[in-house]
Amino acid sequence: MAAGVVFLVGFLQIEVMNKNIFSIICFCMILITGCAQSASRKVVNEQVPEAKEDLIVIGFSQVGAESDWRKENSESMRSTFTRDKGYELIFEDAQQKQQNQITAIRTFIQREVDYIVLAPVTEDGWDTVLGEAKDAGIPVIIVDRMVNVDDDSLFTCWVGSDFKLESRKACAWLKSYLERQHMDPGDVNIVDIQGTIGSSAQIGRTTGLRDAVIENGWRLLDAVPGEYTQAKGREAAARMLEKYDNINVVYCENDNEAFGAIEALEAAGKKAGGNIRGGEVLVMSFDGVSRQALENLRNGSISCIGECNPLHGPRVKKIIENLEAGQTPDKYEYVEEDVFSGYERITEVTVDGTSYPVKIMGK
Ligand code: GYE
Repeated sequence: MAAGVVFLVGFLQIEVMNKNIFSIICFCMILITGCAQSASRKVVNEQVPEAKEDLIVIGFSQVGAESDWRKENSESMRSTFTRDKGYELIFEDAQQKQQNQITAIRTFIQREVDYIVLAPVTEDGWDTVLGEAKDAGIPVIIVDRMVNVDDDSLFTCWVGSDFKLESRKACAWLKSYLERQHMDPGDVNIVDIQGTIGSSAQIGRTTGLRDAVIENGWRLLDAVPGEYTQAKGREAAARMLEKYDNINVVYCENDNEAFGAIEALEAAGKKAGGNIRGGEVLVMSFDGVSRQALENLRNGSISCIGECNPLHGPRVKKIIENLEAGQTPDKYEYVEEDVFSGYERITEVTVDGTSYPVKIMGK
């Protein structure tokens, strides 16, 4: 603006010297009009602040980015809650630390978001902060893993997987497979590479395996945390291979741990595969969301994957739409999940009298 005025003043000085009255009048008109416009713009800006879009503001506290499943879950939330669909998503990555999630929730409360969505890293330790959200009148939707609270009015609803059922389906597949290999149950020696200790997925998948071991007479040699990451999965499997020389099943509580376990087997001169009688080590896992996992099923290095569906964005959106319409969503919403395998001869598994299809991943 200042440069423009300097130019105009300079121009007027020249015109005055040339006694060109017409030009002077024209430029005065331009000057007055220009100032008036800028003033009107200024007045408009002062009178009508930029209209704040009427967005639904969601504060989402995500566990972290520890696995392929988590990345898919985050992408599902990000692609669902966009501005053009009427949402503002405040995404906070807790890097697998509960304190970061508690801090994020308190920030959401201060910012007076419309909804808080929490994917809790572990089940315990949420009563106080969820009480603060309740006092602030902000609905809390839990996704993926569960919270263990004394008062379940501290959250509006939960959507996620039945992790113990995932495990029971995968173990039913293992039972069926071992019978086809004519394996004596007493010769089945399993190690469990666990997920983040205290998380619902770990609790459900560990418990499901332990029940299956007892029901089928298998041997559970050990259970060690793999924290759902490939690096920790590799370290844990390597430790188990040094400690035990008779492992023939490695049960990994997610795919990324299985990728690490396969690396550890190869480093120990062993082969991940279904030919247990021929000395191979059967690797099984959970999730089934990455191209790598499906490739491992096809080449047999992972024999079975319990599906775990990460696409919670649309489900949470439906819940919020219901709440916005004054409706009450179901307190607990479980997602449907199957079993994946590359072994064609087992096409279904039965758990508690219910049959579930096995999706065969072709070669
Ligand atoms: O299996 C794993 C992720 O809570 C179901 O967490 C989720 C688990 C999933 O890191 O890959």
